[in-house]
Amino acid sequence: MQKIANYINGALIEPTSKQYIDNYNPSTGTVYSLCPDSDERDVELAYQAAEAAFEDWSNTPTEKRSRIMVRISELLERDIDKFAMAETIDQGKPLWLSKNGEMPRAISNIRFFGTAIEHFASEAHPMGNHAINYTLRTPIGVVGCISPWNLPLYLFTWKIAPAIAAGNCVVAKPSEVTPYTAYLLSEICMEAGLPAGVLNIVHGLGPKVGSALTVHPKIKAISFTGGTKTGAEIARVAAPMFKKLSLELGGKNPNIIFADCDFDKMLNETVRSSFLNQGEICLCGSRIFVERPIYDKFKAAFVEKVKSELVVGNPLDAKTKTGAIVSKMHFEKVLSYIELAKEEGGTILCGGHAVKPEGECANGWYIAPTIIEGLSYDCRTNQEEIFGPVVTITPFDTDEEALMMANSTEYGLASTIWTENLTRAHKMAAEIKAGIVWINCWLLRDLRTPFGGVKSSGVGREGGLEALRFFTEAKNVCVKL
Ligand code: TXE
Repeated sequence: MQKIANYINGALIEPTSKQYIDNYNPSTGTVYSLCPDSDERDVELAYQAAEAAFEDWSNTPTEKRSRIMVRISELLERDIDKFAMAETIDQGKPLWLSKNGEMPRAISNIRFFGTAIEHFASEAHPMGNHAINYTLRTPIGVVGCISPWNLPLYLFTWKIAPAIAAGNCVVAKPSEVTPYTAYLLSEICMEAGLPAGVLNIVHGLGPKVGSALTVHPKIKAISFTGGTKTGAEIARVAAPMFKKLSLELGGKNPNIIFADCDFDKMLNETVRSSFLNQGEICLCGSRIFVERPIYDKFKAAFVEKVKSELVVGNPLDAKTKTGAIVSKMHFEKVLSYIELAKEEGGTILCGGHAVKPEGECANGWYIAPTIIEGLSYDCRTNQEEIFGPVVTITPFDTDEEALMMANSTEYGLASTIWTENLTRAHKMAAEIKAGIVWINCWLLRDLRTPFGGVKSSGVGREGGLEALRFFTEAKNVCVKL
C-alpha cells in the first residue's frame, strides 16, 4: 500500500510516530493509501527547518523566488494528468473537473503569486517638504497554512503560494481526508529546486498537527480554510498569542433569482452553482430564492435539468457529472440533513437518497442531487451549512423579503443575483451581507480580487495584494527632511 510521506527540510520522511491513517478512495469506499499520523514532534521538525531556511529565503531576490515558483507551476502543468487522476481518486470529484477546473487553478495560483511578487510595491506618504514616510513590507517569518478537503490542491496552493512568494517559510497541513496531491506537490518542489525548509508539509489529523501549528509560539501567522467551528477554535487559541489570522470558513450562500433574469443563462449556471463538485464548494449557492412570478417555471425546469443531466457515478467515467462524497462521515452528515429537511416539512422534488452504482463503485459514497421546497427560511436546513448536493428553493415577493431571507443566516461568504435590472442589481449587491457578490454569473474568479467572507464565514481576505499584505508585516519609517 502506497505510503504518503511528510515533506520536511527538503526531504520526504516518515512521521516520527511511524503511525499512519487509512486514506480512502471515496468512489469505491476502500483504503488505497496511508497518510502519516504526524504529531507535534513532526511540526517541531518542520518548524526548525523553516526557521533555518528563513534568513536565506527572505533575502533571496524576488526575481529568483519568482523563477522557482514559475518552475513549480510548469512542472505541475507537465504532470497535470497524474495530478488530476490523484485528486479524483482521493476526493471523489469527476476526473474532467479535476483536469479542467482544479488543476489549472492550482497551476495558476502558483504562477500568479510567483509573478505578482515581482510587482508588489509598498507605499510612501510624503508630508510636504519636511518629512517622508515610507512603508517597508517584510516577510513575517515562519507561517502556518491549514487547508480542507473539498478543493485539496486548489486551496492548498492558494495559501502556500502567496506565503512563499512574500519570502516566508511555511509549515503546511493539508486535510487528512485528501492528502495525496499535496504529497505529489512535494516531489515537484524538490525537482523545481525549492530550497530545503522553505515549504514543509506535515500530514495528519487536525487536532494533532493542526493544533500543534496553532499553539506553536514561533509560528506567527495562520491561514486557515475549513469549518466555522474549527476556525473558532483556532482563533480562541491563536488570538491571545497575537498571531496574524486569516480564516476562510463555511457558507450558506443565497442565490437570488428575479423574474426579469435571462432565464436560460440563469438555469444553466444555477445547476452548476448548486451541484458542482457534489456541492462541496464553500461558494455553492445552497439557498435559492426565486421571485414568485417565475417560481413554478423555474422549479419545473430546474428539477428536469438536474434529473436529466446530472449523472451520478464513477468519477472516472467521462459522462459522470456528480462524483462521490468525500468521506463516509460526510456522506452520513449530508444524508442526515436530508432527513432533517423532511422532518422540518420539506418536500423532496428530486434526489433525497444515496445512490449505489453498479460494479466497483457499489460501496462508494454517492448522493443524488437533491432539491427541496416548502421550508421556512429560518429552519435549520436553511440556516446550517450542509456542504453537499442539497439545495432548497423558496419563493419571494419583494426585494426586501429576498434580502431579509438572504441575510438571515450566521454566514456571509458568497451570493448570486440574477436580474437584468442594473439598478436593482447594484442595490442588492450593496445590501447583501457577504464578502462576494456575483451578478448574472457564478464562480467567475479573477485572482487579483479580495476573497473571503463576513460574519461566521471568516476574518480577513485572501487573493491578490490582500494575500501578499497578509503574509507581510508593514513597518512605517518616518524621515525628517
Ligand atoms: O473541516 P475542518 P472538515 C466545512 C464544511 C464541512 C465542515 C467540516 O461544512 O462539513 O467544514 O469539514 C484541520 N486545529 N468546510 O472536517 O475539520 C483539518 O485537519 C487546527 C468549509 O474538513 O475544519 C483540515 O486540515 N486545524 C470549507 C482543516 O483543519 C484543525 C471547506 C479543515 O478541517 C483542527 C471544507 C484543529 N483543532 C469544509 N481540527 C470552506 N469554507 O472552504 C481540524 N483541523
